[in-house]
Amino acid sequence: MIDPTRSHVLLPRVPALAVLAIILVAGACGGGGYSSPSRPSAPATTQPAAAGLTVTISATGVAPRSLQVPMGGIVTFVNSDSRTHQIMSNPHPTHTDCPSINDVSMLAPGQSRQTGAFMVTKACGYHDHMNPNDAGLQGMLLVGGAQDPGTPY
Ligand SMILES: [Cu+2]
Repeated sequence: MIDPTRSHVLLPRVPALAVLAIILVAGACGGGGYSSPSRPSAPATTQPAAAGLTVTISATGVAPRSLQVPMGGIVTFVNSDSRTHQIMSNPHPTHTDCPSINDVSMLAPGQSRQTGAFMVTKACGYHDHMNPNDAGLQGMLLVGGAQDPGTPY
């Protein structure tokens, strides 16, 4: 008499626990699935691209004229010319569009200096403040996938 009653009590409990276990497992899998796809892309795009961002100034002007910069990127300006240049953000003479560019400022021949980190998606034009009308000394930094507006810079 004792054995049959115990088996009747135990049988309903086992399926109830199994259902709970399935709900918990399903909930854990669903939560993990939503968060994982966005993570791998961020480090892959910023780190390799930021390594070699350089604009070189020579007697013929700045090169490259247009450069893509990832969000948070920093650009190094190198003066390979025989005269001093002053790299500043557009517009001349207020230099207010992209203040990170104004960190470069005066570059004697042979000198190089970095911009600040670019944190806003924007087409950042710059010029040589000592030669503001020289189109060869004007360029564009395209931050965070911003579109190149084309000339005039
Ligand atoms: Cu200027």
